[in-house]
Amino acid sequence: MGKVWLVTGASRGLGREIARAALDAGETVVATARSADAVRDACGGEHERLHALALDITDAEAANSVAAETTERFGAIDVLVNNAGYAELGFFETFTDAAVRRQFEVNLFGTMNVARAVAPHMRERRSGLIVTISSVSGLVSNAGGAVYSASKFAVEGWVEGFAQELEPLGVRSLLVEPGMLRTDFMDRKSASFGSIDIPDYAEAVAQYRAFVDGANGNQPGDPKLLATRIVALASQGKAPLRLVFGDDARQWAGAKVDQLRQEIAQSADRG
Ligand code: NJP
Repeated sequence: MGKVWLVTGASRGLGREIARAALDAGETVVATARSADAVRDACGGEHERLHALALDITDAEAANSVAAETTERFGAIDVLVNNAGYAELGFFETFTDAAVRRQFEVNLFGTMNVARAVAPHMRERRSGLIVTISSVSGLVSNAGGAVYSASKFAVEGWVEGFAQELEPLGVRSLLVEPGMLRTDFMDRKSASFGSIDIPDYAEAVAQYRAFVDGANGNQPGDPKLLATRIVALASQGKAPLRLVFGDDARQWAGAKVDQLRQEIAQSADRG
């Protein structure tokens, strides 16, 4: 039997492609999203190595149940893919407090729920890999992405430390920072937009929305290609901590590192 994968957000986009790529590689896949039927359809229907379960990652109890059911049935979870997430897009002050909290509830606390449910099983076996889909927006923030980036920066800080805690216990971590991928991510099906009108930002917000609408469906990154890269990396004995995926992501991340180096060097002169 191949490895056992647990994938969140597998009804669409990157999660669906990861589930499919793992199935194609001969793995057993427990694929989840808020509707089990949607996951099953997305992953190609009934398959002897596919197990579709409902999991809203904001529900910690449900995460515990899925982890327990998976280990009972298959004896282990070898690879967890924390993929489920979405974006609140727009300028910070156009968001209600509730919208900002919802962003963190899913992208940070929801992801933590699933990791908290799965990590004990991996620690017990001194084996496992936790893949977390962060974003280049977890390394770089721009106007219009402040709220989404805040949630992904938080994911980065959490995983960077947690990975060091798990590593001596035989559990590896992989942080994935994609650039723009052709998924539902920028579509109204997934993304939410700030709801408060602020005249000072009106023109900039309109330009930002036009950018998002233009980019939706035309993103350069292929989620199928990233999925095959992740499956290939998971099969290696020693995966790197980070995978920055796409020319756009590598350019933005590289520019950020250059800027940081410059600001650190200049800070020395400033005291
Ligand atoms: O987006 P999309 P992606 N509980 O919208 C699920 C990151 N990323 O594949 O709504 C459980 O096609 C949702 O399931 P459901 C991004 O931040 C993307 O691009 O229940 N599941 C669906 O399966 C995210 O972390 C880009 O049917 C929940 C999936 O998430 C990851 O990639 C760039 C849920 C979203 O599918 C996958 O997003 C980047 C919940 N509460 C990072 N809420 C990009 N696409 O450009 C949502 O750097 N889902």
